[in-house]
Amino acid sequence: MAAGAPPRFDTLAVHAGQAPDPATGAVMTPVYYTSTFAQDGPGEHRGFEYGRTRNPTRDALQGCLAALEGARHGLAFASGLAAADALLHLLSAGDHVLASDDVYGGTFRIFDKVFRRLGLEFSSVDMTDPANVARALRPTTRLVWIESPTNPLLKIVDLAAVAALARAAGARTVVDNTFATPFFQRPLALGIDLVTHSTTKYLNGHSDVIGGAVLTSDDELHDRLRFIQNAVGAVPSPMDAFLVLRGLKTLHLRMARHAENALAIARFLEGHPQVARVVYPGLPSHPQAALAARQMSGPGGMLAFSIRGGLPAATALLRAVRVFACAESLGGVESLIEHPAIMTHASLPAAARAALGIDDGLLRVSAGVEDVADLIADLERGLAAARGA
Ligand code: P1T
Repeated sequence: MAAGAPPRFDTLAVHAGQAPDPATGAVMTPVYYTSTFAQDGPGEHRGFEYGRTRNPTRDALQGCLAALEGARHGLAFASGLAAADALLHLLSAGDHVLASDDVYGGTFRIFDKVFRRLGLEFSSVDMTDPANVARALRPTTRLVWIESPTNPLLKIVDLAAVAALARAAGARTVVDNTFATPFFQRPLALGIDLVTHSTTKYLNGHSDVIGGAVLTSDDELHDRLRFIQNAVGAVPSPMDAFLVLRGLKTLHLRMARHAENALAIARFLEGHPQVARVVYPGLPSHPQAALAARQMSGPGGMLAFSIRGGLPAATALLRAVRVFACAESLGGVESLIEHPAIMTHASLPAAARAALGIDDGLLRVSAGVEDVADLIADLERGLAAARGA
């Protein structure tokens, strides 16, 4: 890219990490489908030896992701949970992780069922009040794991405040930025050490890849993570790296529309007599609406609502919708709706779900980029079906 003013977000989304192919001029980064690279002599290579260690298509994706998060370094993984696995491998038995109480069910599961067994300690608090974080930090806390907005209840955490508390206690911070994306939120600029993503979601944006990433500007953390990426080996395929890279080119266009549609849907639901509550950081009724407005450049494309009538009503709605798909995941161009208690957050114990407010009437919506009038009409159809349930 040309020298001068640093390129802005939308330009980075299209170009960062990529230059026309030096051999052919191909504008799109080639998909380097090769497991190994010929060396001129033993150890005499051009930076590429073996596909697990490094691949040019993955390099381009990592460069683009790092630029969008304002990070010096990026690493891509085979899934969001593979990225989480790499982060947790930074720690040793006896180390404590303090986590947001409301996290993706699979994130809770890798803490609780995989790394706890290996001697890491985990506890969680409601991070919407930084005082809870201050009280829960231990001398052994090495990592503070934050989701904001959280999945599925869209709680907002004051990232700068929690980063300062953790730093004073000698702990590193990681933000799972999957829901907000760097289009709406840049945790590293707020003092956070590491950002992680399920690139499966908005970054790829087309529901055809499972992927993950970790971004940081800390050279030492990056070196250790790069070692883990190669040593453990959960890397994305060249094709998956290409698909996420292609998806990123329209991230800015998609995110604006996701948020516009989510706001219209949230407003529609908030006025509906069958809806007990709506949670969307862009509604004035959200408890951290002011913090969201300060910390994020937009409230994102995810919302949750509780339908009156509990599980029978929720099930009837999910069966009746036609434009929305009843499916796990989020962040694709198509609208999805799901039941967290049965689907994405089933790995949380029932008591923990109840304490958080993940009740049997709670539905989570990923607003797609379709015509919002069709989306609202579809929800009206679902709510009508739920009336008799
Ligand atoms: O599915 P995977 O790419 O491994 O990413 C895991 C993950 C990590 N972090 C957040 C915030 C996530 O939402 C996810 C995956 N979430 C879903 C599949 C879901 O429907 O919520």
